[in-house]
Amino acid sequence: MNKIQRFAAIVDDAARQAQAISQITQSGGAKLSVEDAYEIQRQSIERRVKRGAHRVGMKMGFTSRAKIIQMGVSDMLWGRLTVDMVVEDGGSISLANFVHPRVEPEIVFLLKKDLVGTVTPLQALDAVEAIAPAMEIIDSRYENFKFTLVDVVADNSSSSGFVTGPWHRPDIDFSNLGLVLSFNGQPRLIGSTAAILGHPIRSLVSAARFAQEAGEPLKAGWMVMAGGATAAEPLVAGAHVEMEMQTLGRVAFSVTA
Ligand code: 0L1
Ligand code: MG
Repeated sequence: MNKIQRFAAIVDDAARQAQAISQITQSGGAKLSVEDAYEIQRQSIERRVKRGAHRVGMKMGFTSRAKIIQMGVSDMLWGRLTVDMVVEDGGSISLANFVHPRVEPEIVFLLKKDLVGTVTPLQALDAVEAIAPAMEIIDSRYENFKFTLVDVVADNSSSSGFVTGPWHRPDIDFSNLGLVLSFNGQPRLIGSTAAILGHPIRSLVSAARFAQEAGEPLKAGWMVMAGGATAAEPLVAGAHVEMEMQTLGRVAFSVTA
């Protein structure tokens, strides 16, 4: 097993067992490049796919200033969404299956056409079947939720779960939709989709470019999460988490111990 394979196994095992690990850049991976980190991510997800969880899309990250400030990492990044990460709208998750999960409000695209390469916002929009309010559950496998860009990319960009709300045709202006994320009816995060690169469609444009770099075109039927519109909020047992987005409606899940 070479170094890349070894780190892929480490991050995969950590995610599967909900076990915190040391940053790989501090455990023999100091010289890893960002390209190496994406290869570790690819191989770790390949292990998951071999266990039966197929790909359902891509998540984008660090597409808003609030996230960049919260985590101190300024490069946009991406991760792979697999079917075992889907949380049903109105469903529940158990903290026992995570290390230290957080939630962030997002908007998600459902694709009707394959998309890859350098595309304009209009070409990206033309590939969209529907949009929905969504929440991502992020759960860095690293102790104290601390990482470098290389660490977080290797760890599937902290992605752990996601929940999508009601789907709408994309002929709505979704450039600046207000949103409120609350725990048990108490607002915790307030923001707007405009925080995502000025317009969330730009996140899909970037996703198409990343997909080309990875040699993995975005596929019709896949979902693309646009990235957190606000900082992320730690999840606690007993929370009923709901996000209401202007025009697009509500999405929710509950958290048990
Ligand atoms: O949507 C996002 O911006 C998530 C970035 C993932 C990295 C993290 O904050 O752990
Ligand atoms: Mg996110």
